[in-house]
Amino acid sequence: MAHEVNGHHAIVLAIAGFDPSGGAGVAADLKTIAAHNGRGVAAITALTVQNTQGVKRIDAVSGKLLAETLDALTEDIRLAAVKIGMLGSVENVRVVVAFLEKLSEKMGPVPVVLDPVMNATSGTPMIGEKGWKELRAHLLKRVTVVTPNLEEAAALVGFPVTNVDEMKRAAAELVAIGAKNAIVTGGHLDRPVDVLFDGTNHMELPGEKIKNGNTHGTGCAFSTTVAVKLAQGHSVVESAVLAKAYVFKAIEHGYSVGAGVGQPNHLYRLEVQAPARAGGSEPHHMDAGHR
Ligand code: PXL
Repeated sequence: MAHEVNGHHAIVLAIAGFDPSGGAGVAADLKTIAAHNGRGVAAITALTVQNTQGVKRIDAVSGKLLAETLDALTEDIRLAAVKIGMLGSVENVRVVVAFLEKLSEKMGPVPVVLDPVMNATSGTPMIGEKGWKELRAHLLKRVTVVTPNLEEAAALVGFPVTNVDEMKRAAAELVAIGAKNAIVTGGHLDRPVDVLFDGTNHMELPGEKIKNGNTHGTGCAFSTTVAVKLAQGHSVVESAVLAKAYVFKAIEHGYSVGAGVGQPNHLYRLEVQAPARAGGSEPHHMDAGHR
């Protein structure tokens, strides 16, 4: 089976915050892992209070709770990849750094994707200044791929990142700091393009702009897909290309659950596959009683 590794479905750990709207964070990550036929497990770093119109509050969980969750998972489960999103506090950054050290001692090299979440779209900080510095100094060098957007890349490298040339310089700098690979995502550019640097070569991965606004949490969906694809044995380049294609489709089929910003439909394949199996229309019995 294409999605199996050594006869097993890849188990992917999402370390991320909780977004009650389901568009971003750990709920989105678990949907994304399921969409790629992986098996998702999760450790929550922070609870956010938010709806589709904005973030109202952020509460990081204690480092102790996060560390115990990570220990409980790894004493029982063999992980094929780890995706790290919002961390919420400097303490949680330290816990994840220690966890990754123990993980590689115990299980050998496991692909790790870091989505360095800095601010929500509304500008609310998802990690403090100290946490950000800790992430840059200690977490970056332990990851297989880091996937910052333009703003996050600029904050990590210390110079403006607004065009493809600067994205290339930033990706190289992120690898110089210690990430094995860097993908600077340019979804906000007029001509959207991601730039990948693998330590040797730069690659431009062009995309298409969809202006339907269903973009809340697209960074989470992208980075998680990269993690699942790496777990399933794809190269970094293949994983990035497959992740871009998935996120495009998910945005295209996106929706809003409230009056504000829409989100990708992580499980869009359920909608596009079901009618096809039913010969283009829903079975008759589905029409009765359900609406
Ligand atoms: O998209 C960044 C992000 C990540 N994680 C959580 C979030 C958000 C944005 O709101 O809420 C939990």
